[in-house]
Amino acid sequence: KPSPSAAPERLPFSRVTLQDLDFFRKVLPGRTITDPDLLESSNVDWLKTVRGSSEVLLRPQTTEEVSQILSYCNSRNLAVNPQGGNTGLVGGSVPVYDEIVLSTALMNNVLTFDSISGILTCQAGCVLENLSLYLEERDFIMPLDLGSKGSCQIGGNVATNAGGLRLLRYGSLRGTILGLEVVLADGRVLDCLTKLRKDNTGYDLKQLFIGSEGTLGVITAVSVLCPRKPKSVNVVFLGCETFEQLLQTFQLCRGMLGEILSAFEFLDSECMRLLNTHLKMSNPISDCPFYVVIETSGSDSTHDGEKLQNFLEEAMNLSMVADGTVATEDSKIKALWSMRERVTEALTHEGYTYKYDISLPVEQIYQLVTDMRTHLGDQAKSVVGYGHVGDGNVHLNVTSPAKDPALVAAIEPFVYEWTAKRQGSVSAEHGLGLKKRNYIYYSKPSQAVALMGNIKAMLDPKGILNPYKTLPDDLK
Ligand code: FAD
Ligand code: 2HG
Ligand code: ZN
Repeated sequence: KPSPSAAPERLPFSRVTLQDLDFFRKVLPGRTITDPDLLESSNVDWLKTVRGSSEVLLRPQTTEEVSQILSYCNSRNLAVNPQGGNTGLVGGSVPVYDEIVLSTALMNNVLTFDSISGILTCQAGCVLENLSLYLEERDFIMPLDLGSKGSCQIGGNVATNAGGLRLLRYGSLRGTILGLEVVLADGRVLDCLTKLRKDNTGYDLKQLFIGSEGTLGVITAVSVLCPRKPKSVNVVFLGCETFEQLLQTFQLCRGMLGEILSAFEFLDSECMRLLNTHLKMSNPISDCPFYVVIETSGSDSTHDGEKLQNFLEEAMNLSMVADGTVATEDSKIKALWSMRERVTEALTHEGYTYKYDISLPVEQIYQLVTDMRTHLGDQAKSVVGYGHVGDGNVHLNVTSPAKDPALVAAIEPFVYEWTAKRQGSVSAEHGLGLKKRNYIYYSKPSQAVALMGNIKAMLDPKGILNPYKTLPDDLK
């Protein structure tokens, strides 16, 4: 029996012909790539676990070009894989077979920025970090921040509804994305690129495309509500003896830091071991079972510093934290953040990594990690937990020296049943892509999944956009 994350059979899409290439070269001169060496990195995902065999990479620069490509592909029944920075972790960003890769990498212009409202409009291929730098020069910031910021693109962020490190403070992209421009499967351009905070004229169609993982349309431009750049930022790195104490610290922190709290993230001692071993990053404090990164962002450094000091004293007095260090200057802030941001990178040096991105009531997030450790015994090389405490989102990662079907059978469906029993989500922020598509029923009722299938059929009747992804095989 094939694994539910294995690719289904190739669907009967057309194959790219020389005439098709002629058309693409006319629309995208010099930007229709067929050299296998140049295609290599677009065919393989970031984790190097999914490999497609596309023979064409298209690099449009404008919405009009995307529209011409999709209109043509739709009429020719050619499958298309929209691709941003290719940092996705669920195999959604690379072709499964010979789907044409449509990259937004050259669609990287800022369109407008309004420094009164903080509303930015830009093309979908702008790299998140470049947008952050652009905004910081203007005293604003992006409402999201991810460890993959150097490569991921805002279009990919919207297509996955990425969460990241600032969601606790600025909320989900479902609130901060104000407008989208999307090219539909048949080439029609849907211009919902509004720049308004409030707009209740009919259904909010942009929400359909946020988190749709390239299956409903190609996002070509976005409008984002950006917060002001905080005048004062502090980061503390703390150690806790138990997860219970970590939760108490979270509660205390919410009460005492209130409006200046901008992140509350954690990693366990196994993550720290991987950072030490594989990335030679040393622990900034003494060894503890759990570590917390707390960030404050405010407008008054004296006021913020006092609040933070009071919080730390109280946490120490109540014995919630065992050790800690504070950073106010940029370089130390970055160094402390990297202890959290680089865990994913450290894991890649372990061999093969099985990733689970689970949402749960916050009190239960670490129980999943301990239960998995007990369940697996010595079958796994390591079982680690880290993630976004403030969002109730744990990243459970299990590693083995190489891909191991017996280990997968021990983890799945255990992890999904465990999550469903507690009404959790089997994909908190990474999406379903290729790898998780068939697990959707653990978190969504079949009526909801069927309705998703109807929406897909209405917007993309031939199913050319990112086939084999997001929706389960039994819908196709
Ligand atoms: P890609 O990987 O290229 O594509 C992702 C999906 O979106 C694919 O299905 C693709 O078809 C679709 N897509 C891309 N662009 C478009 C478009 N313009 N129109 C339509 N569909 C499109 N994710 C989080 O949520 N939170 C994190 O904290 C986080 N941290 C990460 C840290 C690291 C080190 C890494 C490697 C990944 C991390 N991710 C995280 C996952 C990933 O970075 C995000 O999902 C990111 O939003 C993907 O953006 P991308 O441009 O790389 O998209
Ligand atoms: C993070 O929060 C990312 O660091 C990646 O979402 C999580 O690699 C993972 O499992
Ligand atoms: Zn995450």
